[in-house]
Amino acid sequence: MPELIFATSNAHKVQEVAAMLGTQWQVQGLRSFPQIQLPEETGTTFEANAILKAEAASAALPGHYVIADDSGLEVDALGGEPGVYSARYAGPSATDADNRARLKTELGRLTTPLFPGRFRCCLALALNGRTLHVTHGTIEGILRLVEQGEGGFGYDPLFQPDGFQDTFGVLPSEVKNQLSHRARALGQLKAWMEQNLA
Ligand code: ITT
Repeated sequence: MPELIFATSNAHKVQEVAAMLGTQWQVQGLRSFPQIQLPEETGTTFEANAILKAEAASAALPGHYVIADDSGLEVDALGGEPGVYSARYAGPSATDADNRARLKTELGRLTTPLFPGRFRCCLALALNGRTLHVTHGTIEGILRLVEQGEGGFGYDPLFQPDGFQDTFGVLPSEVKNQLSHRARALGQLKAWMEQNLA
């Protein structure tokens, strides 16, 4: 099975991508490569940050195919926030719970009754420090004011995808992994890899 290194410090992302790729690729997080330090996310777009992470890690791991994901939540009534700053919404060392708490506070100040938004994911594939391909995925939904469920990670307990009555905190991981922003970006990347990598 070919090996794919996922340059992320987020174990939930590794778990999701490994489940989505099944037995086609052996997905490894950075746990086996403690020498790899991910760069600071200085980009202002998901694509810029995904490329930064993939190129830096793949330059340090010659000969390995490396992917990186930059993702986040956009809320229309908040002007697209938290966006690329989703992981740091409540501060530089914020936990997922801190970020959800800030989001609930910001939403609570709004006068609009509904909070449409979306998750976005950009995936970059790199080899020897150079980007080979980039894909994007989006899932539309609404934000809730009250957390529901404990599944998933990040903003999942507040995000209800369109067409469902429950948040990603309640929906089974199999459902999230079929329709999420990450699933959509990965589906395209997988198709590209099947066509272009031996
Ligand atoms: P790496 O940079 O090391 O990959 P990270 O968690 O910091 O890990 P990002 O910089 O891409 O990743 O930030 C993404 C944030 O957006 C993440 O911390 C969550 O708060 C949120 N997010 C992204 N995808 C999500 C998902 O599927 N479900 C819930 N929240 C998500």
